[in-house]
Amino acid sequence: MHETAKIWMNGELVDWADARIHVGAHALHYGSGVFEGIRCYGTAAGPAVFRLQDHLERLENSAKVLYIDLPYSSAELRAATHELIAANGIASCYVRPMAFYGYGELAVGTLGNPVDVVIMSFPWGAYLGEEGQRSGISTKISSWERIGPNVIPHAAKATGVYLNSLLATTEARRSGYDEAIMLSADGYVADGPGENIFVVKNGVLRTPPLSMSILPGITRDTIIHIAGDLGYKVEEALMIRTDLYLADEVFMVGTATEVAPVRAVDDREIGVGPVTRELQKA
Ligand code: PPE
Repeated sequence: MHETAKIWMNGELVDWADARIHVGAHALHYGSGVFEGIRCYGTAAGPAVFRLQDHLERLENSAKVLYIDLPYSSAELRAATHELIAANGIASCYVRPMAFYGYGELAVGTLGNPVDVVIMSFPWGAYLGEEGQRSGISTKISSWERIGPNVIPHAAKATGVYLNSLLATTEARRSGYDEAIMLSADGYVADGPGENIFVVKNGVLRTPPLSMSILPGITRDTIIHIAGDLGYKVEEALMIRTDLYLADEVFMVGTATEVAPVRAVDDREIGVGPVTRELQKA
């Protein structure tokens, strides 16, 4: 992890090394946190945070699902994000806000626990590697199914959800693949452990509907809009694994990933196609 100077913690900028929590913190024991991943880009007009308001709205929604009362308004968190990025002086960075149940009572029930809020900003390169970004990644359908809407609702970007992702990514990497693709309990294509997914077939883009209990990705939404502007038809559609094997193109999207071509699924070569390249560039 690339350390920067400051972390915003419960209303104050503290030194990176001093942003500590107690080992008794609720979130450490029970995964009771919600978070965001946001990118800031250096532009001629200065640092520009991509769709910050949308990310903060999603954080509020995540908190609502987990009964977390956010002690800061989204306007306050927006100002805090700007203050932090300026203090760290690195325009091209990843921003990670997180709200979690802190140190109080050690029991699954959350009553009596304070809510801590932190924001980090630090440089983060290509999530699936520079080479993956260029030449495409190899993927494997995970043997782990994606958590369903009545297990942990993925409308909440909750830390605990990522144990499901961790199992899938780790299994895929240990088997020699770059990333996993996750299916729902019914066998429909859901998403990647940290990415949404798109399939291109005969010039039409398809992506699983939000009712697949996938994260409502902000990059996914951006791609739907950009692809539409470029003249492509985009559909939300239920897909099964052979839709991936027989696709013209497959790509994964997310804040950390941006747009990553999927060159193979379960050892079926798909290659990297022109629509993915065009969207990556746009
Ligand atoms: N699905 C999942 C499961 C997911 O984690 C992400 C983001 C997305 C879709 C894409 O959402 P959006 O960023 O709004 O376009 N994953 C974050 C990285 C997770 C990690 O820490 O690893 C991210 O891209 O920031």
